[in-house]
This record gives sequence, C-alpha cells and structure tokens, in this order.
Amino acid sequence: MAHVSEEQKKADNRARVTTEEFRAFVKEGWAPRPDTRPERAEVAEYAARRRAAISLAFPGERLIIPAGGLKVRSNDTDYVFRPHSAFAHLTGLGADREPDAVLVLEPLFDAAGEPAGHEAVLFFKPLADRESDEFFDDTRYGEFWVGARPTIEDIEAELGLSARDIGEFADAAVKDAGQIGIRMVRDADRELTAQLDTSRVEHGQAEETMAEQDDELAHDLSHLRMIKDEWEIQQMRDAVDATKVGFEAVIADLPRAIEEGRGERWVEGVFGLHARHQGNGVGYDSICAAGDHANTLHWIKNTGDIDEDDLILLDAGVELDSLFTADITRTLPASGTFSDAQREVYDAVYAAQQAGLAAVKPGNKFSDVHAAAIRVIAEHLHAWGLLPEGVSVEDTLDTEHGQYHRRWMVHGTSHHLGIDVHDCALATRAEYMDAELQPGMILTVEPGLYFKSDDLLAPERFRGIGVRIEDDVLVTEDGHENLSAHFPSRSEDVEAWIAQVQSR
Ligand SMILES: [Mn+2]
Repeated sequence: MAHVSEEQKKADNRARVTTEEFRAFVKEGWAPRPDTRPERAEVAEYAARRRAAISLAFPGERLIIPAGGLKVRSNDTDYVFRPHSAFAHLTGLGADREPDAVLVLEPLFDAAGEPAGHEAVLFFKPLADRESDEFFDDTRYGEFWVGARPTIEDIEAELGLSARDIGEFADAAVKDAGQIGIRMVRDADRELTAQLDTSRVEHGQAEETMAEQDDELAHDLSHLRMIKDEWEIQQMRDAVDATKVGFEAVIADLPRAIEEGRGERWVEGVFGLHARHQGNGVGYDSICAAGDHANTLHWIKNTGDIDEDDLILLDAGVELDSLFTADITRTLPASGTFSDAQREVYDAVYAAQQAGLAAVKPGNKFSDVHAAAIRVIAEHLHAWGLLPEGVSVEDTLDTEHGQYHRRWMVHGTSHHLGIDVHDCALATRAEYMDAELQPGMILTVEPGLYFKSDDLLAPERFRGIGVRIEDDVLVTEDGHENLSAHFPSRSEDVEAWIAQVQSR
C-alpha cells in the first residue's frame, strides 16, 4: 500500500465531504454578530495585582506565560482544555480558556532607560470571520464546529489588558533577545518551548542559563499563589460549599450504591454529576474507596462494590470555573453506623485531625501541623501495642531512626490548596514545609490510618479498615478558619449526618 501523508489524507477527506459550491454556501447567510462586549470580570483587578507582583521581581525582562494547547486524547478527539495554572492565575481565565493563548509581560522603560514595570499583552486566537476558511474547514478550532471564541475587543473588555492576534506572537517574543532578558514558563506548551528556545538562541540569548532562568520564573509564579487574595478565598469558600452538595448527594444515594453493585463507580458518578453541575467538574480524580480499597492511597480506579459493612472513603472536591478546587475527605459507614472496630480507628484519626487543626495558626510552621497530628497517631499506635517491642512514642517520632508509625500513615498531613489541588508545588522547602503559616494561606489537614487486610502486624479487628478525615483550612490573623467545618466529622456527628440526609 502506497504511503499517503497526513496532510493528503486530510485534504482527501475534505474533498469527499465538501464541494467548492458547498464551501462557499456555508460561509453565507449568517446574522451579524452582536456588537455588545462582555463586562469586566471581577477577577480582573486581582489578576492585575498578581501581574504587578511578578513584574517587580523581573524588572526589564520579557515574561512569557503560555496557556498551553489542545491535547489529543486519541485520534481526532482532544481532552477538554485546561489552561496552565500560572496562566489562569495571571489572567483570571479559567475553564476551557484560551487554548494556544500566551500572556506576555512586556517590559517598559522610562526616559532614562530604566525599567518601569510591564505591560500585559494577551496573544490569542481571536474569533475568525465566517468568510474565513477556518470557520468551516478547521474542525478543531472553527466556529462552525466548536463554537465562537472571543474577539480582541472582547478579551480587552473582559480582562482589562491588551490583546493581540497570536500570529504576531513569534516575532514579538524574540525580537530583541540578547539585549533584554526573556523568560518563559516551560511546561505549559512543550512545542512552543522548543520553538522559542531555538529562536531565543538564534537571536542571541545565552543558551547555557536559559532553562535555569526560566525555572526561576516558574518558581516565583508558583510561590506567588501561596497567600490567597480575598477573591481567591471566596472562590475556595464557594468550592467547599459546592463540594458539600456532592457529598450529601453521595450520602443520600449510599443505599442504592450498595444495592446496585459496582458501588464505587456509582459514588464517583454521583459526585461527578454534582461537581459538573455546581462547578466545572472534579478538581482531581475522586477517590471512592470502599473497605480495603481505602488502604490504597491513590485508589482512583473506583471499580469495586460497596458492602453494607464497609466504610467508604470519599476524597473529592469540586473545581469551579475559576479552577479553584476544594479537597475534602470523609470516611462514611455505608450502613450509617460504625462498627466498634471502625469507630476505634476513626476516633483516633479524628483526635489526630483535631490536634493538627489546633496547630494551624500564624507563627507555627507548616510542618508543625503534621507534627501535631502524627504525634496523636503515634500515641494510638503505641497504646494499641503496634510499634515494635520497646519503641516509645518519642522513639518512633525520631526522624533519624524511628518512623515505624509510617507503616500505617505514610503521607503528609497537609498541602497548600488552590488552582492546583497540590498548590505552590515549586515553592522551596524553606518557603513551604519550614515556613511560618501566614494569614491568607489555605491548606488541608488530613491525617489517616490505614490497616491493609493482609497486614499481619495489625490487630485482626482493624484489618481492612482505612480512615482519613480532611478539611480545608484558611490561616487567619489569630488562628484559622476551617472552611469545611460544616462537614460533620466526629463519628457520632457523621452518623447523625447520614441519618439526616437519608431521611430528607
Ligand atoms: Mn488532600
């Protein structure tokens, strides 16, 4: 069989389904577009402040922050588009927006040639005319197939920054490389990064230090998200509230999830329905883990049954259109009532979580939260006689020699939360684990205990029981506010919650 190029195949396909007459015909007869512009987005002024902060860190340099492009799922279908988190944070653009766009912070200089801030310019693919070939011929971007995009004027009105056609980006990005510093976020769009690397070097930017300089930008953009502004805090409140709707829908449907079989799938679907309805969708793959599956920390297969006697661990969060996501875990008795052994484990985790929550206050370090929670976990394990003979609580907490308790809780207690479920991931240890908590930080507090069914060192009554309790917490001036405090968490309160939701 003769080799046929991809381009030729596409052209052949097009010829098969269209005629010149049809292609001319389909471009005509559409109503004029409305000349109204979108209102200024509420987030615009906050995004401008974030850009101002990053502008101060890189005076006189061009900063390039791509949204990223469409990603092929298989053959001719793409994944739903999600912009890079740094792009979303600096523009305010969230779900579905804008594939292939690039934010450029263009350095400005005063009369004396000194750096004087940056101008924000969004390069993107503006809406094409119906007369254009793109309108019908381009099934990936054409309005006929995927709907209308904003115009240049729309974006400028919505975001309060300058917008230009993406076609002008390549030249604008590198025109004076070698004379001014140019940094870009490298992991948003690998193809664009490779192209720009080549053209930056061609235009005289030093190759040896380029990636390193880019990484400094990525780090600063990640760290910039650590203290949330008031708009972000409200997004997080809304995400948590939306998540509660999903949890209660799951609770209401637990009897059916048991009865139908394949109950973990049912739980995932019910939560996903409400995540999609309340917000943009789930902020990460939900963990819907019944019985022993809860002991597999990253159980996202969700393929199991739920038995009447199981605990079901639901770790899930609604992501809003702004991409801010909640991250909540509750461990629920499927029957509505904890068994004695389940309650014993659950109450230990609850006590650890209370200790962790109490440590969330300014002046304490991020790592103090884990230290407080893990101590309570270690104390329970010691009291149950599970630590090796002669190992005290202090011995196991010793980070150089002990750590036996980690067999039953291997993960950390907290992470920052925001646009990414594990937010601020490029912050250094000094800025993250070892940093003091400050008002405006939002973190999770999520201790757990996990006794695998085949763990011969666990008491028989505990085997197959896994429990985690996770809340989303805002650090305030004088302590913290638990944003998910309205999710019941004491064992008795969880039982009352299930009974109340199921009797509605
Ligand atoms: Mn979490």
